[in-house]
Amino acid sequence: MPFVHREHPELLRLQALLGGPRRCAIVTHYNPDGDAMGSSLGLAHILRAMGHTAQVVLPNAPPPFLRWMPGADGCIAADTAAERCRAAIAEADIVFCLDFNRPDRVGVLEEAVRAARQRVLIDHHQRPEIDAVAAFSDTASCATSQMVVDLVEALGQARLIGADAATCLYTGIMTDTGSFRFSSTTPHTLRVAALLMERGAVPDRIHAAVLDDHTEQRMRLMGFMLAERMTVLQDLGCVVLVLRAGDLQRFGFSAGDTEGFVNLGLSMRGIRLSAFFLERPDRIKISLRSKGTLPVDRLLADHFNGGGHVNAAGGHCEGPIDACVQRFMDLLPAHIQAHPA
Ligand SMILES: [Mn+2]
Repeated sequence: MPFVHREHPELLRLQALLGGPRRCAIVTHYNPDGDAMGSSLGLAHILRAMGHTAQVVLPNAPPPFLRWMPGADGCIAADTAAERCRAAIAEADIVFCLDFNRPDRVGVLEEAVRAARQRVLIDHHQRPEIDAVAAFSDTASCATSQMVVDLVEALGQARLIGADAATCLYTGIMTDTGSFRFSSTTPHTLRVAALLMERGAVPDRIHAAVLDDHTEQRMRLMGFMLAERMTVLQDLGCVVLVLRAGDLQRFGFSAGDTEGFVNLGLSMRGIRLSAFFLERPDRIKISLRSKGTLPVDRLLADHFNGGGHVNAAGGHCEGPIDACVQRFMDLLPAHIQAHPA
């Protein structure tokens, strides 16, 4: 089911906000993923078709496998053009906050977003903390991109979804659902995907552009990690993957090379939880993925400065990495026993 209906009070407020031509800025989270880019670019195309102006503003540049997306070259990013980004947010009548739940998720743009004239939130993460004139939060939606489609339909503007918007929104749904396989995928998700296909999204091209774009370094780093840096805790149904700074150096790591590595653990028989530890210069990054009713967001929120969704969450801690991994391993048995399969 769509998360929003035509008489939803927040929708009526958004409708009023968009009553005349508006200057819109669309901001999404740091390290934008497929859904951040897809929902932001998709909404930008649709707002322009409605007669508004729309500028997508990113805290930092997207990874190479998302740069082909229609409209991506028109984004501005704070890692290279911070002042332009702040100006675009300050000048906007409406700042759309897409695919993030807390102001600190936009990095150096936090103050600008807090000072914006008015914010509209569209997001599917737990516990939103964005102060907005119209807030659309639905943790049951598989992707913010799907929420954008629902909103545009509820606004009666679905005819304005063209091929570029459809391509971006399909990409967002496809990436956030792991190619339509996570439990967040519903019949409605597939109906929305079908609609986007009818509007010009070409699945085989999108899947290839996103998924078949790995560098040789990434392939070799992946092989090394699976062979040498994977601990299997068969009794607990857990896999722990650890890449240290020296490993990254050896394989000529560049940002984004380990994207999706955490999911590899879950593809093994009998595994319900996969943990990935990545040693970066400033911190140890932790990613967790799980299956079924085993939650991972609270574990990271309580112990590792993080959070996210029930089956997918991220966090971080101070080094050294071995102490960090050990602390996690110590917490694991009780957590698994508290949530039997
Ligand atoms: Mn998302």
